[in-house]
Amino acid sequence: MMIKLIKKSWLWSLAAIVLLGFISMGCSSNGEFGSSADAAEKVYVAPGEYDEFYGFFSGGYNGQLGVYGLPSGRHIFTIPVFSQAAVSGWGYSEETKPMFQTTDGFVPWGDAHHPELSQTNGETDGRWVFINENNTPRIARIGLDDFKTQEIIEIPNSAGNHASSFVTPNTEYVSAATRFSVPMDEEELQNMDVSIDSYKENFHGTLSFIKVSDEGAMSVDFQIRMPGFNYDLSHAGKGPSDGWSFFTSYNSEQAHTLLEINASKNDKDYIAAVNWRKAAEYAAEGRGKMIPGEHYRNYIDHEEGGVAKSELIEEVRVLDPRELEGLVYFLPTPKSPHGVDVDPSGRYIAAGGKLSTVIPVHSFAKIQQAIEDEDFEGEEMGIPVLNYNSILHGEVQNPGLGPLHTEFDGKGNAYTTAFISSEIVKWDLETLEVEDRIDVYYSPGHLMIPGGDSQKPDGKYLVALNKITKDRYLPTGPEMFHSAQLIDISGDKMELLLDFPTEGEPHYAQGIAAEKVMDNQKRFYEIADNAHPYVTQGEKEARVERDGNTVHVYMTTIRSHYAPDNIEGIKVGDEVYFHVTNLEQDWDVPHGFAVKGANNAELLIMPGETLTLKWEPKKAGVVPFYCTDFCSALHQEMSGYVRVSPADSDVEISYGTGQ
Ligand code: K7E
Ligand code: CUA
Repeated sequence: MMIKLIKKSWLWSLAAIVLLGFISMGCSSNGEFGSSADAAEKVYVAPGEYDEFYGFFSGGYNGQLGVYGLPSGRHIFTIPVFSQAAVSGWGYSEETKPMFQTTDGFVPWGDAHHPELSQTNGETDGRWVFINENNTPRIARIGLDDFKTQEIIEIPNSAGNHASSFVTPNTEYVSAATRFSVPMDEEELQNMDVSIDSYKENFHGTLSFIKVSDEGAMSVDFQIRMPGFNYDLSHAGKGPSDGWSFFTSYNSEQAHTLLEINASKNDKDYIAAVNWRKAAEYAAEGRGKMIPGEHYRNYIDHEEGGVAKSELIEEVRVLDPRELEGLVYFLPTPKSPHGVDVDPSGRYIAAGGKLSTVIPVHSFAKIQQAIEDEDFEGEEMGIPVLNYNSILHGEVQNPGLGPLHTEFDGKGNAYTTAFISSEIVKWDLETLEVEDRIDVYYSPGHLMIPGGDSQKPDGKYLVALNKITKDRYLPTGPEMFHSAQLIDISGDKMELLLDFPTEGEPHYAQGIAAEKVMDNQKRFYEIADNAHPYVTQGEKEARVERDGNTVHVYMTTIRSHYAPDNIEGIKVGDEVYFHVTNLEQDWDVPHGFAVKGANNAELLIMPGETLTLKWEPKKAGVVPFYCTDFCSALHQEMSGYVRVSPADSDVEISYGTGQ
């Protein structure tokens, strides 16, 4: 890295000299190096003004989804998804705990990689954003009307749900695939307890297609059983290739130990081209086989006051390409490919062969021709392997070292990240000539152009999502936020505009024009529509009810008091549920609720919403509770007391406000 740093700073001094030259010659600095003032002007969003785009950045190992404004790079929100978030009680409140239910029990953390906006006719539509979880295979759907996670579905027969969550052009399906092949849970495998040595015999991959209803409800429609490779990334076809999806694979060697060496032997691995429309027909006809595949689907039930429900689904339909013709074809692709990206016209499929010296670009028309001609060079588990030379549109030469991911500007150009050489390389989709390259700091993984994987990119900005931050910001000890860089791609030459930090590891991101989302925003929930089983519709209904050792507190909040705010008769050993309804009907007036001694997070209750905090008092005494969100000039007064008596006391339940 030291060498890299020296090289970069040397380059920058060179740039500075050239720039000085321009200035001393009285030239304008519109050229290659630009000027800080130009760049600053392009990203400046004046106080009180809005950004042009929303950016949704995966939080990686923080399990959440970050929302950023572009071009300013301002971090404007974090949507809690796969990890408990104490800031709002997500995963701590009784209403949201079921969202974390899995077949491994309650899992309070996740590794989120790829956000993907819903699409209509191949264009982002601003309804939802999906995001996958890698470790405990799941996909979440987030509503873009209230920026809250609405649903999380687990993917069975899967380990490492990485090639996910990419949508088809009308959001018919969201894709998923197992990154690590696993023994599948069929009865003959005795619950998957087999020797790791039996990898080649017993381990399989699965590609999963998650159906999305018009309302957004997700269900695993079918899985396709695949050879025991590692499946890495995916993208759906579009235009002429609509009806197909493409999945990269590596480890076609089927190694199960020291993959670094053993899975890097073959010159080529494969992209699996899946005819999902045909597969969906097979599934609808009841073809394939139902096998055990327990998985949970968790969703916020808006009919029942926003309380999350969990349902267990026990079986899953699996299609076998050995039995069903025309499901899958393998496209040989150099070498251990990572990303697979389909251009906006749907004609070209580019792979990021991380160990390859070229970017291979397949032609969908040629793939179709080769299938028709049965131009196969072999097969893997009954899946025909097409001839590399027959399907190739061409190879991009000299694309930088370690190409990973590609996005498109809708003007005939592709942009690929080169991880090892730390650059973005721009190339022409027809000629495959490299047109431009720009250094980024450092080691980009994904990149994002708003709409850049759809049929209608907004080819104005590109964001490089860099893995290594090093010297870009004030140091914060050994751990630093990752670094994104905004690049202007509106001209022939790319121009670096801005660095901004991103929280967690933002593998992938999506961007969308602000007006597609902002006009649709919920500002509060209608209190009259609140169908929560423990709602308190007005202060007069506020009350405390004891049922054995369980105590239900029906509590309301409005600026700036709780009702009730004095409660007596709680005893050590009780299970107390504070069901707090926020009666406000105004934008951005949540109230908080925190009680001393709770082994839990706070609640942050949106206007019109009811949330429940469970509290098991362990000591006798009087404890305060208070509002955590500075909601009015009298916010500090927004508080109350609970008296906790010993377990054997005979203090009766009593409560009130202002008595
Ligand atoms: Cu390349 Cu998970 Cu899409 Cu990270 S992945 S970079
Ligand atoms: Cu309510 Cu502060």
